[in-house]
Amino acid sequence: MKGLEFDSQRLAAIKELTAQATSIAIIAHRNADGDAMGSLLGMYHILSDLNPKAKITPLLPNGCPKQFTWMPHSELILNGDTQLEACNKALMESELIIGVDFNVPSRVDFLETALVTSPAKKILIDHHHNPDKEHFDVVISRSELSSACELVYWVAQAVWGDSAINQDAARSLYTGICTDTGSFSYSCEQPSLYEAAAALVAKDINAADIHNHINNTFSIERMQFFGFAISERLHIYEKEKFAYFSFSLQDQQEHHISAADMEGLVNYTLMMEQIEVGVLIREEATRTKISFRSKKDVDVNNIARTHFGGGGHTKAAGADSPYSFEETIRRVKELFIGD
Ligand SMILES: [Mn+2]
Repeated sequence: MKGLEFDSQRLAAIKELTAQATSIAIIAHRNADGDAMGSLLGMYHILSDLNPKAKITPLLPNGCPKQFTWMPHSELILNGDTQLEACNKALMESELIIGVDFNVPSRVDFLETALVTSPAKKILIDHHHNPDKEHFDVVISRSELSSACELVYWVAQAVWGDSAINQDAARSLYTGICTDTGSFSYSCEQPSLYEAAAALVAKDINAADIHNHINNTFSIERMQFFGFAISERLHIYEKEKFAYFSFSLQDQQEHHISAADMEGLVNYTLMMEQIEVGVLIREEATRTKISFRSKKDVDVNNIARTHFGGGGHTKAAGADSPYSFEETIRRVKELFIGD
């Protein structure tokens, strides 16, 4: 297996810092997706085996989303919304903090101050563009990779060897690889993705069960909401190869739908042969969220960044729009259909 090349000093630093620390906090971004969950728990399971004496605390700004509670030891994750003091304490008092699947400290929301001001040594392992190098002692950033989980796999393999990746870690990391590639259907050009997946599947992880947890767990209400969304809230511009969903707060209240229930809906735009760019615009109480997807040449990371102050990846990006819900829709339409 080829694997990836890393700077040997950084690998040595990770090995030393993780072996010496008696307390380690691991943190990923707010509104954790499968990749944030997988890289957080994957790292937790690896380090728990390697350094069993250390107190290892996985934490998330707003906790483990309910669709990921099946993941091994997800119940150990501290939730910043309900256990703020414990989260701040873990960040301020741990000897080592490991950040995964985010590029800048603001992605951990209200835990940013503790993350940035903590005297701990800090490691960042991520696959988003433009990582913040200033606040971390060791940064491993590979924006060409599918997922933070794939990167955690390769880093762990390079630092500790494949045997350090136990079955729970393998299940966790495989989860993020699947969710960040749409089960190997986008961000899937790098051979290293399949090498990592093969090595994880070799740990007897029951990959089909993981795919079922990710893809086949809709509630009936959620499925019916998708039906409503596609028939009533999907706007298609065939000539412009563009489609978008938009949901007001009222829509979401009437259908009892949360942000998590809408996960993946934006991908339905690209299922139409004619459509190359899809967007989902969702009004929240104090802001408007936008998700962008692209299946050909349009770089939605660039669009999200320059027009809405967001970012992400070339084919999947997002933003907290600085504009109102109506104004966001107007600007998105202006950008993609020119009126
Ligand atoms: Mn990710």
